[in-house]
Amino acid sequence: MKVTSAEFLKSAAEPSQYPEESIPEIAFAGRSNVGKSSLINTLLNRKRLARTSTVPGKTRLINFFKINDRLCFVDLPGYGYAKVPLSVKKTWGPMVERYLKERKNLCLVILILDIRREPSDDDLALVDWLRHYDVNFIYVLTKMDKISKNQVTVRRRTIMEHLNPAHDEGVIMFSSKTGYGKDDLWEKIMKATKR
Ligand SMILES: Nc1nc2c(ncn2[C@@H]2O[C@H](COP(=O)(O)OP(=O)(O)OP(=O)(O)O)[C@@H](O)[C@H]2O)c(=O)[nH]1
Ligand SMILES: [Mg+2]
Repeated sequence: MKVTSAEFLKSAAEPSQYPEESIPEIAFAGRSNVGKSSLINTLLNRKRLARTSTVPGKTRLINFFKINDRLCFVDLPGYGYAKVPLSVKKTWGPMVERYLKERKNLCLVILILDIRREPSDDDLALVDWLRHYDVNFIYVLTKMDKISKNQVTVRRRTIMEHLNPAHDEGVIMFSSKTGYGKDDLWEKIMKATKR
C-alpha cells in the first residue's frame, strides 16, 4: 500500500470526542511498551507520527490518524503497566472497551504481542473479550528482530498454543526495526476494509 498522506486527527477519551469520519478504521491494541505506536509508524513510513517511548504508558488516550483520506488508524493506550497511576488504570478499561464495542466503522483490531513473551492475563482477557463481542481481529508478533531465526518458529508455536486461535484468526510476524511483515500486514488491513 502506498501511503501518500498520513495525518494525526485527534485524541479522544469518549465517543463524543471521536472523529466524525465513517471511513474504515483499524485499531492497534496490546500491552504497554509492546510496540503499537512503533508499528503504526513503520506501516506509514513515518518516524514519529505516533509518539513512542522507551517508558511504558506513553499513549494514554485513543489517537486517531487518517491515512490517504480513506482509512483511519487508531493507536490505543497499552494495558498492564503497573506504574500507571491508579486513576489512569481505572479509566483505561472502560475507555478502550467502549471504543471497541461501539465504534461502527471499526473493521479490524490488530492485537500486538511481543514475540519473546508469553501472552499475559490481560492479553488473554482481551482475546476472550474480542471473541465474545465478535470483533474481527488478528495477531501480530512483533520485535522479531530481537530473537534468532531458529527461535522464531518455537516462539510462534508456544504463543499460539496459549491463545488457542480459531481458524480465522490470522497471525503475522513483524519487526518495526527491520520492517519485516509490513507487506503482509498491509494486505490483511486492506482485505479487512473491503469486507
Ligand atoms: N527492536 C525493536 N524494538 C521495538 C520494536 N517495536 C517497538 N520497539 C521499541 O519498544 C519501545 C516501546 O515502543 P512503543 O511503540 O512506544 O510501544 P507502545 O506499545 O506504543 O507503548 P505504550 O504507548 O506505552 O502503550 C520503544 O523503545 C521502541 O523503540 C521492534 O519491532 N523491534
Ligand atoms: Mg504507544
